[in-house]
Amino acid sequence: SDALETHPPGSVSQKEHIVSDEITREQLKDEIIAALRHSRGVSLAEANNEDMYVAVSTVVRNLLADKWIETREDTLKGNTKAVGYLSAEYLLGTQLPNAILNSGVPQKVEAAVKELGFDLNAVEDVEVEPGLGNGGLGRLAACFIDSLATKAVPAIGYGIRYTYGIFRQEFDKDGNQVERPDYWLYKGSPWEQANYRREQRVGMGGVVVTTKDGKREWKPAWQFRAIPYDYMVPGYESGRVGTLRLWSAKAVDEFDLLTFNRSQYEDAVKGQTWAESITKVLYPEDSTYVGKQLRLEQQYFFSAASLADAISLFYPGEEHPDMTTFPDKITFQLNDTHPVIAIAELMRLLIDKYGYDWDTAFSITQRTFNYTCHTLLPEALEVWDAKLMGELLPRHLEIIEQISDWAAHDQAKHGASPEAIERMRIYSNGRVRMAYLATMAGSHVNGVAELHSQLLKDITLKDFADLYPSKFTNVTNGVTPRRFMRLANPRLSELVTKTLGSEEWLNDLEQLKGLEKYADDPQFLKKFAEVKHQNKVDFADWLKRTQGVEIDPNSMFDTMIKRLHEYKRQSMKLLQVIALYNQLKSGQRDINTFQARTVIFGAKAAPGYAMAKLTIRLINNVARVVNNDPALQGKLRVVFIENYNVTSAQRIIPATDLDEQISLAGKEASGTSNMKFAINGAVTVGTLDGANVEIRERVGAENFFLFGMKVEDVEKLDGNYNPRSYYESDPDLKGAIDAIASGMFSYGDPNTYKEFTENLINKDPFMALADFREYMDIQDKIEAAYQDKQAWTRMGVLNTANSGFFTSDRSIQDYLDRVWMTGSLPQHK
Ligand code: B1N
Repeated sequence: SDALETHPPGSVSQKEHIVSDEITREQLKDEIIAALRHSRGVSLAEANNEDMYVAVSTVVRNLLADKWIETREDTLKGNTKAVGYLSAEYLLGTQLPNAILNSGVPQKVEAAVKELGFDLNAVEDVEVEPGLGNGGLGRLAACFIDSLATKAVPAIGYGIRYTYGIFRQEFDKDGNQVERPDYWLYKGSPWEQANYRREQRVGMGGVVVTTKDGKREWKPAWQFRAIPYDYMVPGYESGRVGTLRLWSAKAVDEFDLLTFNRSQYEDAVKGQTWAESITKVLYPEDSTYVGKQLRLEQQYFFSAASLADAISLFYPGEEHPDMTTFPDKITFQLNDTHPVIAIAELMRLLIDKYGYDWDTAFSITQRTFNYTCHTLLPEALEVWDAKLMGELLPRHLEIIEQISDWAAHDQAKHGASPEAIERMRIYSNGRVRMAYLATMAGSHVNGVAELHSQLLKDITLKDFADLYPSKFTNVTNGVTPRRFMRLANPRLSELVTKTLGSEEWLNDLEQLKGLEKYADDPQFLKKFAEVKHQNKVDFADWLKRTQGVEIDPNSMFDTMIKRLHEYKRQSMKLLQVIALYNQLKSGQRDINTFQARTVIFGAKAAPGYAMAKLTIRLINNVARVVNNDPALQGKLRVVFIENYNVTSAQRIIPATDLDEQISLAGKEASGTSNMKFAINGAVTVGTLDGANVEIRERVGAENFFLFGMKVEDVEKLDGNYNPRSYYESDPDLKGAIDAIASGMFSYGDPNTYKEFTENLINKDPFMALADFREYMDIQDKIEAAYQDKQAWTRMGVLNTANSGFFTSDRSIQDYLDRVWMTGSLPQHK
């Protein structure tokens, strides 16, 4: 492979070039010491873990720099169509361990740090993860850019550099969630680079005028500077380093600050802070739509800056670029509807700025964009108030109106009925439907799991699918095995590598299939079980250290980690725990034969989502009561991980025996933690929802605990669902709900959880009560199955062996083949 040259860190350098493949441990140590001195101003003797974190990060970045530049140059040559991934969220997780892994010389870096007298794990612990996303959607974007780089696809991820990421969650003394601001940049980040050369301007507000030659022209009332912050996205063994470009808002200051007098000065400074508020904070709602003006401002801000960036990258210095070639240079993937306003922005540029006629502009636009839908929940679909949009983006609203008319016309041409055309209206009754806009003005629409894509065609976007069937496709989600296996679970990774004889599985995950033949090999099962046990011990240590909670690594670790949402049904899991508790207390279940269990929850609730927050409070208080009841002899424990995030997910997943994926069928678009658990050899208890369906198909029905209603059952029950009848007829269920209502978990106060219990008994919008009995019964089967440790381990092995499909490398290949119609750069190792 090609020798890679990097320049030594710091302003002054001792040597000409360092060749990364040939760099020695000694040279690495010198580089780290130089970085300590140059970028931290400390000697090795003075350095603490934080200094070391910055120094090692700097050196690793430098090792990757040449590949980064070369990848960019090759991307801009334009021989291979590039991918622009547009996402309002990237939930990246920590950068240093991944960058070391992909530096090409991970062992040397580890050894160098060690020989300098530092513990690399402690150094890595210093990093604050950039929480620039809410949950699955943001983490998916992070997995996708990892896979794009690993597959050497020329790509740029575009997003927003929020000053405050997803809030830090704390629990108060009553068990309530308290949101603390996540000022993740308080110590700066060695991973980002402000790139002022590629700054853009973004306008908002104002009016549209007709010019003398009859053209429409937008005169924005105000402007922002969009400053890109660039992140390296190192590929695994591809010799490629992609780019994540996150935009930050700043005020345009040249006018305001030149003419100030004393009072104007204050106004000017206010304007500055006001401008920066656009990218100040991530909206903490997951799968719910908030029609706030600031959110639309964020969406337009990053969409417009990204489009302008792409045009200037591929047509540098050209005042009249031939934009008919734009879709051959780059294809934009819209990660949900958040960046869909980019469609109107490209139309505006093509018509108003570059002078194309409407038809040509629309054809270019349609060929440029594709749309991924991530939900089925009607409350998550973005529908903007036209008045709000018109005030902020008057020209865009005009263009959307035109697209809406064009769409109605086109639908009629395709034989749609007037009623169907009315239902499909992009713009009507003062509302703009972003999913419909994306569907009509892009080439492809995809769902994120087979079932979800089918339901999109059958329900959510049915009218469109009937008219334009070839637009619709599926790309089942995936996760990166580098972060979620190699980094999160080094023990299992080592066992897999030794067993398969190479590390190739890490970028060809279907090779895990090779483990299947060891599923009945007692030696292998023993090693696999030992890995799991050690991971559980590690996790227990970490929990003790960070939260002061003690758990027993010999108990079954039963985990539910995901955003707190009623459709995901944390409440049903909690009812099961309380029912168990009641049975153990009453003697109905024998404590002596009971399989010890540790039930692990991790979840953030949207700050304005009252029921979700009440559920968090209840989980914490059930934990308090159960964990402190001596009658249970510590055999049932409930722990709630504070501030669940990517970093803690990487610790919890490898330590889990049983993974809970228990959403109401038809509500979870895909789920992605289900994939991470399966790859790491946990067994799933789940409904036939989202990607659970495909996981079960692949790992085998006998290695998956299925329960609950199917989508058809839910449809049948809908409309005449009576949760109270389940409550009244099932003593376990009644006992659990009554226990909550009695004040058992609220120091005797019967009112604390009234809304929770009343909601379940009277409304239960996600039918937890209807699935409760089957859920209890499957949990008994799970308990029995866990008694045979070898059989349980075998199930875990078969989960790992058959989960290769769920790598995000495969998802990206599907996008390349079915949506983007492009390929890779040559790999440069
Ligand atoms: O996207 C994930 C899926 O695996 C999950 O099933 C799905 O729930 C999740 C608005 C969302 N859908 N919609 C969102 C997030 C933030 C927001 O402001 C919607 N997240 C999902 C990846 O496909």
